[in-house]
Amino acid sequence: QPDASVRTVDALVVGAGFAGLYALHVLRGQGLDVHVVDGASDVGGTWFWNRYPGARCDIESIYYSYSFDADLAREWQWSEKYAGQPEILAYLQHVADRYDLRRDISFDTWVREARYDEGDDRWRVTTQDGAVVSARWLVLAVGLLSSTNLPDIPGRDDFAGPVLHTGRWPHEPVDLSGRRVGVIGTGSSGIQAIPRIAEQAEHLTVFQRTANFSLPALNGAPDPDGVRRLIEDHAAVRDQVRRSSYGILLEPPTRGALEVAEEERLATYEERWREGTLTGILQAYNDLVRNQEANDTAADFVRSKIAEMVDDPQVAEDLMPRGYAYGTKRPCLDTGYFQTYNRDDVELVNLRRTPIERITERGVRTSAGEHELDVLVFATGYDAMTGPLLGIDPIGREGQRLGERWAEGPSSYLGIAVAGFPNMFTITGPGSPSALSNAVVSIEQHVEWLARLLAHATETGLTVIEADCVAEKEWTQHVQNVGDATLYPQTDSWYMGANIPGKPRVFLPYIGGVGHYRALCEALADDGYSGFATA
Ligand code: NA7
Repeated sequence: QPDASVRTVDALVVGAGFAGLYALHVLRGQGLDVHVVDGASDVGGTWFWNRYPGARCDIESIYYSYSFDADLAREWQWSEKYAGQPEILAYLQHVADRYDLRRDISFDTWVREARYDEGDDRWRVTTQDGAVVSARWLVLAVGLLSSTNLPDIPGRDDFAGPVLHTGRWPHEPVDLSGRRVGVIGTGSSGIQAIPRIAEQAEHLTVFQRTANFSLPALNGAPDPDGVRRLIEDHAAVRDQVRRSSYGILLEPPTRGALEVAEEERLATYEERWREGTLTGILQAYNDLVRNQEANDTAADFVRSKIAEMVDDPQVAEDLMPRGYAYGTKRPCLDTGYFQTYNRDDVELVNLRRTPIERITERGVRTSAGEHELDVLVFATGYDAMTGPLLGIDPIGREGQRLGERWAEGPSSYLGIAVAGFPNMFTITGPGSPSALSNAVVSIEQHVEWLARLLAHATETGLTVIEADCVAEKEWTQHVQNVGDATLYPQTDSWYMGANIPGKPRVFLPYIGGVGHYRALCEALADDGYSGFATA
């Protein structure tokens, strides 16, 4: 006798960001009964939570948006090349309304437990309010940068003023005028927020542990040619993007940095610097992420630019990234970041020279003394890729938790499925190319591929789909091998899990290229989903 208090659906999707919304749209469209839960009070995922000043995407908005409907692309006009968070959130709200998605979403609903029931091959998901959903398919569309990292610095809870994290910024505007603000962290979030906070605050102190490479975004109106091509030739442009290496339009480099004369190389870097894109310099030559000596030429160029932009030579020196290869920490795009340090009311604290000793009631104490603050901002990033999944910590076959299964590091087949966790699918999971790509392009690929798999299951009456252990092991090894051919694993970055104390050091994303990955996934599907055990 079915339990009336349990809601039964075909697919439960966790997350209502870019991934979850699209999963709902596509799976519902093919006749499945789909429900979505999200802990937020509205759609948006990353773009719901990241409301810090200066938050914006750094992939061109005309490409950092859905491609599945040419009409949607024609109707929505981005106001900027790189849209700010409010506009991206408005876009996702528009998508939710346009495709009537909200009726199948429960907001303010966190997942408390997800357990696979081997008796009926269904997932039993309990939400925070105690409600239970039984789903054949569990789709974890929880994002790759949604589990915030609030480092355990001694005294963190002693601070008397507001403590904010960029990834959980309050919804009501935060008035920083007349306030002494401290920012810990200089990744993408810090680099976007710092110039904007400096404009508002009475005084800003930036606590920098590792200096970062950043290029000017040169934001402005969207590229008119790009917009026109996207309207006139939508299918062809999108196809080019989908088959590309990073999910963006890019002429792949054909030469190595060390194959050309220094003069030519510098001229190329100079030209790319003025392009205002994330990949401009990094994709100028084909050996920059593989060869340290080649990489040094690009890193030296960016350092020389920092020296030009920053007045105080010591501050400039402190802002110059050293000790890791350019691009192996996520590079940044900024608007006036380095110039911000020329302001009299902005101070840079180099934590390599004067480490934080503790947070006090009044501010942050380093080995050089106390910095008094009214507001403390953590721009300290995320437990990337695995954090959001382990936050749910699904329970698979024989009661095994995902956390136990991944104790030595994540292992996944295609970044989508995990052996021992049948009928569970991770969108943008570890081992997928999402983190090293235009995430929206990767998300659409994962969702469409999963939709095809579930259509196949419906047609053939499958009730169990599970990654095969051997296929999973081989894929995980392949992800590592491809990563090992680059400079990435040598750097302490969130790609390596190195930003979270105790997290196993594993190269999380697949760097074989979005187009290559897509072709591979398509071939596996054509081949009857090899690597999956089904019943
Ligand atoms: P990131 O890129 O992980 O940056 C976090 C920053 O916070 C980085 O500068 C860290 O320094 C710093 N950090 C982290 N923990 C500490 C402690 N304990 N003390 C001092 N400084 C610390 O996160 P973001 O939010 O900026 O960006 C995440 C992604 O979002 C980004 O890559 C884009 O893909 C979009 P570290 O380098 O670890 O020394």
